[in-house]
This record gives sequence, C-alpha cells and structure tokens, in this order.
Amino acid sequence: MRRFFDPRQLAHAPAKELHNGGFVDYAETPPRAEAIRAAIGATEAPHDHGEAPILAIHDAGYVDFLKNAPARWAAAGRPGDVMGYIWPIVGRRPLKLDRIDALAGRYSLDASTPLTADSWTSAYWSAQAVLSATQAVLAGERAAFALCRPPGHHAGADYLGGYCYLNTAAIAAQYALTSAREAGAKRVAILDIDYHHGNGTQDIFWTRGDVFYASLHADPATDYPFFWGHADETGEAEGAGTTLNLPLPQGATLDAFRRAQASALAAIGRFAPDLLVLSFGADTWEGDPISHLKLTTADYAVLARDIAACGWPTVIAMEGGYAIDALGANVASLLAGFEPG
Ligand code: Q9C
Ligand code: ZN
Repeated sequence: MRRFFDPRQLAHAPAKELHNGGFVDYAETPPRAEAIRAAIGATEAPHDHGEAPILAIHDAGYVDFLKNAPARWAAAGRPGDVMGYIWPIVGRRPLKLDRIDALAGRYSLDASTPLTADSWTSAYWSAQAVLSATQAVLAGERAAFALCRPPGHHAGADYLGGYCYLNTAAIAAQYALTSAREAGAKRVAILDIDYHHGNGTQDIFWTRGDVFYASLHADPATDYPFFWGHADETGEAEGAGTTLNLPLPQGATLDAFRRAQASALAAIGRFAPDLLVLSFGADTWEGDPISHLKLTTADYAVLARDIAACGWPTVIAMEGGYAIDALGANVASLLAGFEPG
C-alpha cells in the first residue's frame, strides 16, 4: 500500500493543553508520527496540491487566521500559543471583529488546541498527504494511507478543535468528488473509527446528500466532544439520513465494536459509495492514555479485513492514538488487514 507523509508535519509541537481543568503535556506530539513511520516502513513525499482543495472545505477567513494569528498574538503581547478563552456560543450574531482575542474564540471549538507558529505548515502538509493518498486511489490503487498529523476530524469549516486544524477526511472526500479525473467519485462515504466523534466532519457534510458520514465512538454522554455524536443526529435537508452515529459505552471490546462497524458498513453499502475515506484513530486501543475502549493490536487487522471485504477503494487518514509505544504496531496491524491474502 502507498503511504504518504511529509517531515514538515513534525514541526507543530504545542507544549501544554487544558485537560480536565488543568494544564498537562500536549498529547498530540511529533513522536506519534515518528512511531508510525518507523512501524510502517518507507513513506512517499506528498505532491503539493496547493491551497485550492483546502479552501474547498475551509473558510478563507479561518485559513488566514491559522496562518497569521500566532504572529498577531505575539504582537499583542500574549504569552505562549494562541488559545481562545471567550466564545460567541450558539446564535450570537456575526460581527466583524479584529481583536486577536475575539478571533481566537471565533475560530475555535475548545481550549485544548493551541495554535503555534508552525501549526499551519504542519496542517498544510497533513492535508497534502491525504490529497496524495486520494489521488493514488482515484488513479486505481485499492487503498492508500495518509499519515495525517496533526489529525483532522474535529476541525470544522471555520474552527479548530480536538488537536485538529484542517479536516483531512473532508478535504479528501471533496477532492474525490470534484476531481477532474474520469475516475472522479460521485458519492463518497466516510467511516470514522477514532475513539472520539468526528464533530467537524459531521458538521461539514450535515446537509450534503453526496457524502455519507458514519462514526463509531465513545458515547458523547461521557466523552469529548459531548455536544455531538449522539445517535439521534442523522443529518438535515439534502443530508437527511446521510449521517449515522453509533455511540459505544466505555470499556467496549472488539465484539461490540465489530458489530457496530458491521451496521455502519451495511448502511454505507446501501448508500453505495464510489470511494471510502476511513478516519482511523488508534485511541480505541486498550492502553490509550486519554481513552476508554478496549481494542487490542490484533483487533485492528480484523476490523480492516471487514472494511476491505466491502471492496470500496479506500483512502485511510490517520486521526488520533496517544499510546506512543503501541501506536506503530496498531497502525501496522490495520494496514496489514487491507493487504490481500
Ligand atoms: N479533558 C483526536 O483524537 N481533549 N482528538 C479532551 C478532555 C480533546 C482528541 C480533554 C481530545 C481530542 C483527534
Ligand atoms: Zn480521537
């Protein structure tokens, strides 16, 4: 399987995050990507597709914020990384604000996702990695892997959050749909098996009938992102019925996870996609430091075989997974499940 990664994805390295009310070491670190790279062998440098496929998903004002907010934050005398601390909340009217403190709230979902001077560069190349994997699949590869880091599925069209800045799965799906190639997909499904609900991906495609979003995740009644991912969220307008949320209780093992994945695959089968984007997080692993599901390393190959058996050309985008010592083996297990035989 072709694997894409760019070393510029390592530059982004926030020091601390707000976790359960106190500051702890940031969980989404460069060694995560290095551990995956060491376990999966040589990766290819992504082709530079430019900003257009990013701007097909993300708001131009938000992209400008990602690029320029760190310098403006420093110029305003603020210490450390950019971090929102006041939010406009639901229904507050749109205002043209310029103060960096206001923008940090306007363009963020949470206070756990610092924006550093290197974040844009790393997020940009994370997006280029998934675009190159998508291009490979559109050109006939059965599956391709993008070692996306930083991850993407919590980022919306105009907000960062959950360690995510650019929504790589969404960028891949949209690129596949609008690709000029003859192989361009008409319908794309996204299966998200990260521990956390992909609120950003759901939000981006909420009213879209040409993209199906299915997610397995820890019940948001107990876990981040709390406000999204409940079973009764199914999409609206053209997208009515094209969102499927399957929350799982903390402590669930392969049995429950595999059964839920089978119902997601059945629903995706009824949608009949031309291409699948798999948002893969290994934070479902039993020893993950911030999560509470109980999958083993071997389980990822089982889950991958079930997905591969459906036969859809598949782009795999890396999302979470924070047990660095096991992360490489967990990703390698998933990729092995996609290999024939
Ligand atoms: N005390 C991904 O796996 N931290 N993001 C919540 C709660 C946010 C995880 C802190 C977790 C986001 C891509
Ligand atoms: Zn996660």
